[in-house]
Amino acid sequence: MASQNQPRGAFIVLEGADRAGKSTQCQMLVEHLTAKGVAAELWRFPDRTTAVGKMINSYLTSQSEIDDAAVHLLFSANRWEKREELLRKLHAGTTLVVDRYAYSGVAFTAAKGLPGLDRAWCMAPDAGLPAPDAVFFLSLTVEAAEARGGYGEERYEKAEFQRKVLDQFAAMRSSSWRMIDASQPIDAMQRQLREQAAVVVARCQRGTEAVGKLWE
Ligand code: FDM
Ligand code: MG
Repeated sequence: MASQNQPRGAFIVLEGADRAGKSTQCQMLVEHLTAKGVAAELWRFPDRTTAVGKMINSYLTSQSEIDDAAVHLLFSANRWEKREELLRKLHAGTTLVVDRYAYSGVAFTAAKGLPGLDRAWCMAPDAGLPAPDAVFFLSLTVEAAEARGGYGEERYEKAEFQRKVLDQFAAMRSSSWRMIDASQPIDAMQRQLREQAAVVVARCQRGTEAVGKLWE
C-alpha cells in the first residue's frame, strides 16, 4: 500500500526523579490538551489496577517480598499487558501522556546493583514495546527533592537509593530526551512542556510517522 497518511495520537512519556512533579505536570498537560480539543489521556506505570499491577503495588508498599529479578519482569509484563490498548488508543487518535515507562523500569532495578541484573539485562524484557514519540525528563537533585518535604513511605523512596536511580537515568539518557529543569516553578515547567508537546502532537497528527519500538 502506498504511504497513506495515518493521523494518530502522540505517545508522550514523562520520566525523572521522584518528587520532580511528574504526576502534577502530566495531569496539567492532559487538561491543557483536552481544553485545546486534542483527545488526550493520562496513563501511568506501574498501572496498579491490573492483576500484575496489584502484585507490584503490594511489593512497593512492602506488603509482600518478591525476588528482584521476578519483580522486574512483573513491571515489564505490566507494560506488555497494556501494549494493545496503548496502540489502539494512539491509532484512534488519542494522545497518551504517560507518567513513567520502561526507563524507570531499567533505572530502578539497575540501581540495586545486583549481580546479573545489569542495565543490559534490565532492558531486555522491554525490547519491542511501543517507543514513545517524546521523553521529557524532569530533572531534580536529591537535595532539592528532600527540601520539598522528602520522599514517601514506599519501597525505593530513600535518598541513598534515589541517588543511584539518578545515576542510572544519567547513564541511559539518550540525545532525544528533552531535559526539563524541575527546580523551576510549576507553571514555568508546564509552559515548557506544553510548547514542546504541541510540536510532537502536530507531528503525529500529520500521520507520517509510525509508532517505533524500544530499544531500536
Ligand atoms: N518503578 C516504576 C520500577 O521500579 N519499575 C518500573 O518499571 C516502573 C514503571 O515503582 F519507585 C518504580 C518507580 C517508583 C515506583 O512509583 C512507582 P509511582 O510513585 O507510582 O510512580
Ligand atoms: Mg512515588
